[in-house]
Amino acid sequence: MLRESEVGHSFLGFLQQVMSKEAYEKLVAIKDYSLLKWIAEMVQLARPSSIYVVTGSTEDLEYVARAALERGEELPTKFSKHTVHFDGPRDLARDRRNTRILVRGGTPIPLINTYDKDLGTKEVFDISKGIMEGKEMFIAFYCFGPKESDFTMYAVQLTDSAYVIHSENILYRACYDEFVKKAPNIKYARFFHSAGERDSNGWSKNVDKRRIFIDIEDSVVYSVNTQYAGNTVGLKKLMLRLCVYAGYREGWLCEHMFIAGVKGPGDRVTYFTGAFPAGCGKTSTVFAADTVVGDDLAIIKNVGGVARGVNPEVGMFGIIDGVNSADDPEIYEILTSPTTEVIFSNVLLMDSGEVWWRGKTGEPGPGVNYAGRWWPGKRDEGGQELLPSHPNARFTTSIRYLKNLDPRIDDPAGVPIHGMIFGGRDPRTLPPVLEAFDWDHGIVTIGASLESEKTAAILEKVGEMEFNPFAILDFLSISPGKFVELHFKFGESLAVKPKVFSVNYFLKDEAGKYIADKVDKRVWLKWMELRVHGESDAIKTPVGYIPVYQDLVKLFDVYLGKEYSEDRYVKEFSLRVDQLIEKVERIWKIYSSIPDTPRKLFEVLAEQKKRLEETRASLGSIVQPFKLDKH
Ligand code: SPV
Ligand code: MN
Repeated sequence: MLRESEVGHSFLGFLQQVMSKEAYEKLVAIKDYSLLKWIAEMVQLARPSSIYVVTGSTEDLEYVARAALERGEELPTKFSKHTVHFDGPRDLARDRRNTRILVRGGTPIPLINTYDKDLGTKEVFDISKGIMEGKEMFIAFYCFGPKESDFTMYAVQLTDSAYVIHSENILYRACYDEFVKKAPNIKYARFFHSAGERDSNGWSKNVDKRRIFIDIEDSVVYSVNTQYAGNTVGLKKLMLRLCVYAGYREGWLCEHMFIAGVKGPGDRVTYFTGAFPAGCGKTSTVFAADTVVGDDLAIIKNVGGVARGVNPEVGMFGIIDGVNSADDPEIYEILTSPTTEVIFSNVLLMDSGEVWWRGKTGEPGPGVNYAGRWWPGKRDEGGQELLPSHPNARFTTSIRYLKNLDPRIDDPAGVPIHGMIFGGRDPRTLPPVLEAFDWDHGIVTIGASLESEKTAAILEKVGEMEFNPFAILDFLSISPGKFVELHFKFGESLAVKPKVFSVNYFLKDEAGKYIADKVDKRVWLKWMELRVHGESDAIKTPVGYIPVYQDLVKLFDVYLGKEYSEDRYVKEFSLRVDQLIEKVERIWKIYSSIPDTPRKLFEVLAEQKKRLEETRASLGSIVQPFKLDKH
């Protein structure tokens, strides 16, 4: 920690000159001179015309929300606390190509987009010179986790976007007071963001100069010429990469997982985490559970031999496409209630002041959307009909509106994690639910082997499986091999290891039809809950445990009031041995090209393959569950 006397006063003098008295006093109440020095440097670089320090007071929250509207970053709707933000047609999603992990010498990390730290820093600094001219810079302080918790990380966000701060005020706990109290004994991540020049629509103009550079060593992230929250909201996916790296060094897990509670007999609550690639049922699984702790991220540590987890966030940045009153009543109610605070992004804002997305009742009428003016039947330059609301349109709202919010959301000790669920879109191979034999087996054959079918966009690729270990590949800042090794070590350190499960809602029959119903996931959750407590039998297959038919009949009846036929059971739970062997081979090949993959991964895969081959030799390529022994 630098002392004021060691670094001199020049940066304080500079800050005093460029800030209002009020803002300056708020800032220097944080007695962390290396932080103040960094802020001065970034101010000097970006040259904002004014600076606003966000303490999290009601006055500040209102100022930010108002600024977002006044500056055209958000547009009003017919409800005063519902606003709409547009990212622009070229800035609607995370930018994989320009999101890079800065490492010294640019040393490659398998499957990760790395870049030389010095070159990257210079590049983004060059782009950022004067980037905030004529704009206001916000300086805001947040916790990534509950207050006064050993799980919690801290962050400082600098940005010229009121929308980014408005989002963070909804998604994270304001933590200015903690900084004042703890400084200089506080470690924190630093995020610098600028939307850059914006055009008359409010979209970032220079997206060709979009950069998202993540310096994991110094915990600094630079994000410029973009607005899409996945690229800009520091504490979301940018922090996730820093958190993964910190966890790797310190022996804990930072995951792209929800945390939810499932009730069992006697109203006990059993907590599960869930990792799913985008569009594979992550959110719907959270809502099929009984209580919600978090919907996207989890920090998991070993506390006295037990894995405990917190949700570092307090809001949701969820996909809105398809959200409807029948399937998602809870979210739908929040999104249509006149009193909730919601930022809609990239939906249709109709001239009537109402928002519309696919799934909302009523028809879309003329208005503004992610590509400018929209009217029914509008086509793009290529003659394609333009969707009224974008498939990656989203809502940002507080998790505290949820009726089934878990009462332990703010518990500094987190919740005990009894099970980890992994799910992908897999039409051909995996049964609807499967339990690993043990931690290592689950980590290797389920978590590290997670794949999901490629969809729509690349036509000829439909049906091909995309590798996405732990559903976190886009957000890894270390090699997938090291991430697997971390899970082995973490498991070894635990006295009680969570059970590992796989779910797959997308299995198809020979006719290419989905077999399961949307609501069935509630039954799989209830089965997993019983398994955690050893209260349900299972059938042992070469790839793990599956449910016994009679147990499912009972669970379908109790929880869904539905019959569960033997025919469906056979369809869903027959082992597709050839496909399972192919999966092992695909995964083996991928890890063979990742030099730091632990040997244990190959051993566990080899055992799985051997069991499958023996089964195929004795029982054939498709094995009905009734042919296998009860465990
Ligand atoms: C995801 O894609 O996993 C999201 C949205 O949660 S984003 O913030 O863009 O990553
Ligand atoms: Mn996510």
